Amino acid sequence: MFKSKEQFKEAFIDKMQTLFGQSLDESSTTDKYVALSTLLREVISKRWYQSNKQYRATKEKQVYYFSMEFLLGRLLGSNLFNLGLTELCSEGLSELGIELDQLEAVEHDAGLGNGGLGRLAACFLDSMASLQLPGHGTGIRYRHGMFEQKIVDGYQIELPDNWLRDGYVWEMRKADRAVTVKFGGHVRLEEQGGRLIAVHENYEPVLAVPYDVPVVGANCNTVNTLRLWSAETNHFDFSSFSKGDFLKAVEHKYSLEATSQILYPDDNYPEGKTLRLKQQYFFVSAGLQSIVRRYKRTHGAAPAALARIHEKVAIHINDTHPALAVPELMRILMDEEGLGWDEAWYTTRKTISYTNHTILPEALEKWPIDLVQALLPRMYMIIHEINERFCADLWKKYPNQWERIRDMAIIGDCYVRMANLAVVGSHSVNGVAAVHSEILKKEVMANFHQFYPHRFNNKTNGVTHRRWLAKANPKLATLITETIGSGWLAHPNELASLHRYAHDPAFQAGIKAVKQANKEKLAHYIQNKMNIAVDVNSIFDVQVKRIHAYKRQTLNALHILDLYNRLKADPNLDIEPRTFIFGGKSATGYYLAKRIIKFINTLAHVINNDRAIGGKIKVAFLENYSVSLAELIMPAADVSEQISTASREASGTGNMKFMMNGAVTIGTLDGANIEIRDEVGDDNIVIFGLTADEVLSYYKHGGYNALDIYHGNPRVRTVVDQLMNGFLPVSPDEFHSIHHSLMRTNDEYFVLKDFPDYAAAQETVASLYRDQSRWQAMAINNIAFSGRFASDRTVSEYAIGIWGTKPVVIRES
Ligand code: 26W
Repeated sequence: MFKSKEQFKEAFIDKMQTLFGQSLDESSTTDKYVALSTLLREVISKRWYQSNKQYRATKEKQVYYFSMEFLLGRLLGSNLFNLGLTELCSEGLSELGIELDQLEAVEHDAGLGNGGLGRLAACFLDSMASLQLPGHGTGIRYRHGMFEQKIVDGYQIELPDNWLRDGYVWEMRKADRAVTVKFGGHVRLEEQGGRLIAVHENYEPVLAVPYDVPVVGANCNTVNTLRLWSAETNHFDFSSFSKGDFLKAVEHKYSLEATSQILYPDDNYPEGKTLRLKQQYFFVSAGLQSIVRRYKRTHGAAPAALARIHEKVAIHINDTHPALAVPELMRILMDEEGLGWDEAWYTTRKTISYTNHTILPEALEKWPIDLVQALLPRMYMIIHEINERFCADLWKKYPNQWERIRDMAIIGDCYVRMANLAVVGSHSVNGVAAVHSEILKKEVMANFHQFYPHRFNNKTNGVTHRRWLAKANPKLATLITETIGSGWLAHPNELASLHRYAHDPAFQAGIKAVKQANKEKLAHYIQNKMNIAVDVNSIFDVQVKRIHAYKRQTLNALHILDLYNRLKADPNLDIEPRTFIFGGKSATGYYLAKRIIKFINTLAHVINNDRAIGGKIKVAFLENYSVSLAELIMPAADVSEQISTASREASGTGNMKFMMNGAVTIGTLDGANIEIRDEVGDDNIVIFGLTADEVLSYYKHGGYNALDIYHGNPRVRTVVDQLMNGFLPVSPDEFHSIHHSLMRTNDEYFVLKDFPDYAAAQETVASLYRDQSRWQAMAINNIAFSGRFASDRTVSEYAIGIWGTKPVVIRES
C-alpha cells in the first residue's frame, strides 16, 4: 500500500512507463485509467492471495452466491473507496494535473444484469467482503451485457453493449481452472459392481473458463472472488475444415461459444429460450464442479468427506435461475463421488438455500420437459426422481388430495417448475421484504409453507451504503461525518443520530446546499445530453427503474398529463414547479412497456415546448439508465416515486438508495416501502393507494371495474381519452395498447383506481415542499433512518440465519 502521496505518484508514473513505455504527458485518459487500475490491482492481488490462503488454512465455511446476474457498474471508484485510498489518490493525481473523476468515467459499466436482482447481488458481494465473510459470487461472463438504450423519436432502440471492447482490468483469466460442461447426448444406466452408474454419451462438451474478479472489502484485508464463467471450446470441426468447409467449422465453434455471449434483457418478463436454459446449466455446473474440486483439496476426497460438504459450503441461489444447482449437486455427489441417493439428497438440501424475488405469475420460471430432456438428459432423470419421491411423501401426508399434490409437484403440465424444485431442494426459502415473505407463505407458496413451515423466512433487502451514499454523494457524506463523526461508515445504524439535527437550521441549510449542488450537476447533464433546460429550484421528482406495467410509470405519466391539463385551463394555477425525471429500460419484446416509454417522451415533447405554462413543469426521460447514471441521479432527487401496485413489487431497492440520499418517498404500501415507513414514521413519507390485501382480494374475488372510475371521475376520463383522441401529436393508435390495458382488460394494475389518491398525495408533496424547513426535516429523517437498509444488515442476517458462516479476519501476511 502507498504510505504517502509522494510514493503513490512515483508508483503511478512508473506504472505508466512499464505498462505503455510512455510518460504522463504522452498518455491518454484511458491510459491513465488503465495505469491507475493496474496499480490498484497489484495492491489488491496481494490481499487476494492472502485471503485465499487463509481461507484454506482456517478451513472455515465458504458461501457461494449463485446468480445469473451481477450488475457491478464501475469498480475503480468503489475499489479505491474500500481500500481507503480515495483521498490520497485523488490528491496525488490532482498534483499531477489529473482529475480522478475523469479517469473513473473511462471505465465501462459492467452491466451484467437487468435491474433489482442483479444489483442486489453486487451489493451483497460488497457487504460480504466488507463484513469479512468468506463469500464469493458465481455467475456468467457475458460478452455483451445489458443493451445500451438510445431514445430515437421517443422510442427505445437497443444497441449491443460492448463492455469488453478495451479489455477489462479487473478480471483475471484462469485457463488452468477450466471445466467441461456436457450438453445433449443420452444417458445410459449401467450396473457396475452392484451400483447403478450413469454413463453420458454423445454429448457436446463446452469448455467453461473462469474469469475471476476480486471483491475488495472496506477497511479490512479481505478480498473475495467473483468467478464469472465464459464458454469456450477447444473443439474445432477439423473434418469440415479439411473438406474445405471453413465456414461450417467456424460456425460450430461459435455455436458452442454462444452460451455466454449475451445477457437476456428480460426482467420479470420471461422469454423461454433454449439458450437461456443452456446458460443456466452452464454456469451452475461449472460453478459446482469448481467448488467440489476445491472442497476436496481442503477437506478430503473420500465419499464420507463429501457427505459433509454442507458443513463447509453454503450455496445460495438468487431466484430460480440457478435452481439446477439442486439436481447438479446430486449428480456430482452420486455419479462422480459415489454417494447413494439418500446421503446425496440430505447433503444437497443442507447445502442449498433459495431467495424468491418475484410473485408475478408470468415471471415464475418453468421449462418444457422436452427441452430439459433433450438438452440436459441427466438433469431430467434426477429431477424426475426427486419429483417421484417428493410426490410419494406428499401422498403419505395428504392421501387423495390430488389437487394439492398437483399444485406442489415439480413436474406438471409438461413443464419443470423451477420454484417448486428450488423449494423442495433447499433448506431455506426467503422473500426480500416482510410483506413479500408473508404473501409467499399465505398465497403463492401456501401449500409449501404448510408442508415445510420452518423452511420459510424473510430477509429484507438492502443496498451498500458505501457506493450509494459515501461514494455517490461525497458532499452529503462529508456533511454527515462533520456532524456525527465517521462511525456511520462502518455502522450505518449510527446515521440515526442525525435525527437530533432534523430541526437544526444550520444543518438543514447544509443539507439543502448539498442537494442543490447535486441537482445542479444533474441539471447540467440533462442540458448537455438532451438539451432540456430544467429549473434547479423546481422539485426533482424521479422515477427510475425498469419499465413495467406493474411499476406503473403510466400512473405517474397520466398524473403529469392531468397537471398539464390543469395548468392549461388556468395558467395562473399556483403550483410548485416540478421536473419529472424518468429513466429505465424495457425488455426488448415487451410491447406495452415500449409504448409507455414513447408516451412519456411524447408528454415531454408537448410539455417542454409549451410556452403557455411558463416552464412550471418539465419532463425528461434519461437515456440508458444504468448503475453509473443512478449514481448521478439518486443524490439529486427530492421525490422518490415508488408507486407499484401493492403486492407486486417484491421489495424494491431503488427506494432505499433514494432514502439514503435524502429524497422523500411517495409510494404505495408495497415491498420495502412499508418498512421504510415503519422506520421514518408517517410524517416523513407520503403513502397512498390500495393495500396489498385489497389488491389480492380483488384478484381473488373480483369487484373492481375500471370503467366505473373512468365514468365517475372527469379528470381520469380526460387523460384516458387523451391517449387516443388526437390530443397528442402521434398517430391515433400509437397508445392503443396503453388505452386497451386500462379500459379493455380492466386495468390489471389498478392505475385508474389509485389515480385520485395519487393525485391528492402529489398535492401533499407539493405543500410539504413549500414548507422548506419541514421538508428539510423530512429529508434528514430519511437519511437518519436509512441505516436499516444497508446491505451489511441484510447480509449479516443471511450469514447468521441461513448460511451459518462467520467472519474470517485476514491478516496482512
Ligand atoms: C425469467 C425472466 C426473469 C428475469 C428476472 C424473471 C424474474 C427476474 C427477476 C427475479 C426480477 C427481479 O429483478 N426482481 C426484483 O428483485 C429485486 C431484488 O430482490 C426486488 O427488489 C424487486 O422488487 C424485484 O422486482
